[in-house]
Amino acid sequence: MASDGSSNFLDQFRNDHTIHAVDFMRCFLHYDKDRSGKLEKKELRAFLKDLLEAKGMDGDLTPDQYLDTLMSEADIDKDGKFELGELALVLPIERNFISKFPKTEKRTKAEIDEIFSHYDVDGNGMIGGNELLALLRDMFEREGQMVGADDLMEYADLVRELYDIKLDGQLHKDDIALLLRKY
Ligand SMILES: [Ca+2]
Ligand SMILES: [Ca+2]
Ligand SMILES: [Ca+2]
Repeated sequence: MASDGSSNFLDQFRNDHTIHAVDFMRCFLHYDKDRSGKLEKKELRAFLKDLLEAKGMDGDLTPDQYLDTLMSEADIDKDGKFELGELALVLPIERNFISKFPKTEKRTKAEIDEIFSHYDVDGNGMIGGNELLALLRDMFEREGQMVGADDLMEYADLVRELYDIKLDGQLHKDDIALLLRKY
């Protein structure tokens, strides 16, 4: 995998019909260079350049015209920046994985196993970093709440304080079972 900065970040998803929720978080944070929780103009330009290259598009419009089109389609609150929910309109993010499970007071072990393994993309038996952000994002989205990346990060810190019993910054399956218990 090239990591010299000159490669196209989006190339890794070129053949994906849908982007995994964890990869989607990784995408957002890749372009949110200043960690403001939003993609501002300069960051959007870098995203757009990669997007057009990855799609094999070029030529017809100037980069600024593409940017205008992108904004008119997806900048819902018209603030000239992209929030997480707005980027989700542009990239083919997978269907919310959690939404396929009914709401319940008590999740079965099988359900927790299935949810856990979906978000534990690196398979290390723990959910941390972007995996946790993606899980939380999907939990909020299922409740109809579009949470920004900055709020998600704060919330992830809170969840770690409450549920990270082993205090290693990662949530183990027991922790996730607690988190999902009343959800
Ligand atoms: Ca930013
Ligand atoms: Ca916006
Ligand atoms: Ca993991």
